[in-house]
Amino acid sequence: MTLIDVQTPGNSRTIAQGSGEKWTVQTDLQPISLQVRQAPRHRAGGFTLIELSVVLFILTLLFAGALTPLTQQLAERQNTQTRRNLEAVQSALIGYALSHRDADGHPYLPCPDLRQPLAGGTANDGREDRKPDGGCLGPTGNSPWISLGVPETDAWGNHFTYAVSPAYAHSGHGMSLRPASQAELRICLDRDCATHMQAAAVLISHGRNGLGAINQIGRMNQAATAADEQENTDGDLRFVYRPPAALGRPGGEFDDLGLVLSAEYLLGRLCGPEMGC
Ligand SMILES: [Ca+2]
Ligand SMILES: [Ca+2]
Ligand SMILES: [Ca+2]
Repeated sequence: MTLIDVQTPGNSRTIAQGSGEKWTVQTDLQPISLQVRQAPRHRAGGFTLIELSVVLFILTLLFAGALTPLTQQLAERQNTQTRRNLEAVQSALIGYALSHRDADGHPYLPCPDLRQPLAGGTANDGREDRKPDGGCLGPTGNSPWISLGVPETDAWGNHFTYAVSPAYAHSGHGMSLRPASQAELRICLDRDCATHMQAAAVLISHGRNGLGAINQIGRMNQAATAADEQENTDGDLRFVYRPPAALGRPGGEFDDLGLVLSAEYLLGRLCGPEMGC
């Protein structure tokens, strides 16, 4: 605000005030002299913009430093919880096989819970889907969490994918070292699968990104984009199990967690020599 003072003998008073192009002028006075002066500026709010910028910058650094360890701790807790859940499902698979045997006394594993609707089964209801002849409606699907009585999801709220070799889940002919079925469940180091191992069953958590998983309301999440993660969601009997990798690495981002059950492990746990598996 700019003020204009007028000086008269023995008196001084302001006759005009304003700023920019807007002014108010009292015209009934006869000015002797005019003086233009600036009204004193007051410090607003106690801080200048520069001071506020410095404070915000320091707070940003402090928050970033505090949040990074918290984020890492949360990720570690979620990974640990998911691995515990995977182990609980594995124990339940063993328990299921101990209590389910074919006519010759050979144990067999549960079938997956379908991820997609198929005649003869119900998708995403937590119950295994088996054909009348004893075979599985599909060799891959969700972990049948209700049939097994285990945690439904991983720490990110997505269902585990479960795949089982048809030779190890048929209720008409249980497990054998020399299965009749030639279908192989393969665990590979990458999508090319130049190196692989055979497995009786595999459990997969689709990790923090959850891509390609069935979520808790029975819907499929956004599809996986990286080649190796796609291999774990395409519904066949080939899976990738490898260390995690960030975006831009060969094979793309990979955060899936897995647990593999080999035939030797299962037969060692479930079939004594007297059972003739
Ligand atoms: Ca089902
Ligand atoms: Ca994933
Ligand atoms: Ca696959």
